[in-house]
Amino acid sequence: MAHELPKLPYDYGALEPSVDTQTMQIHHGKHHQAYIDKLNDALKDLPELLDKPLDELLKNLTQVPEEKRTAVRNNGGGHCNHSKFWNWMRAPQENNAPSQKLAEAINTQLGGFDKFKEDFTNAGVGRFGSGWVWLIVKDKKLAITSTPNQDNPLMDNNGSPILGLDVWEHAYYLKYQNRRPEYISAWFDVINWKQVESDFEALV
Ligand code: MN3
Repeated sequence: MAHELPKLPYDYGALEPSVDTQTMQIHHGKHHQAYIDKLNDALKDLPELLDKPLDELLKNLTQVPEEKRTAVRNNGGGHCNHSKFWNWMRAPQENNAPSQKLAEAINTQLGGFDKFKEDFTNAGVGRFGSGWVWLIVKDKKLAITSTPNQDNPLMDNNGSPILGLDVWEHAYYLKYQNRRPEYISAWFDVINWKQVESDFEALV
């Protein structure tokens, strides 16, 4: 079955002022849709791959015929990353931070929440060009990583992402122009930590 654009779990304006309405409309309705259309096109003659769960497809890209592999990596990655990204956000919260087991793991494994935020931000600012920053669980431990383009850690068997941030310019340029650090700072207010906590607890 062809892949379809998932509905957002909130309105386009719900993430204001951290993420503006027009950016969300274009990002979800145009950019994410385009990844899906191109993924479906790349897999149109490969029904057995089209029916695979997306995470499984991306973990096993060598199963994709070589001439389609780059298109599936880029557009399957784009579909996967954005589908997760929408669920990792919610309306802005004051003092937005994780609790319970995840907060404890960040304290003991990543040097505390402030250090985590600093390192995650630096990874986003330091990602040259387009890509993503990730909080992953690998071997039951937390780590921060970054990937270029629409790659994600699943593709290289490099852990499971429990939080990711899109640092492509299309994610922030209308409101923040060249000010990527300001976008990342504002994005911390809209992280849906309840979702991240449940993803974390399923993996450890
Ligand atoms: Mn994007």
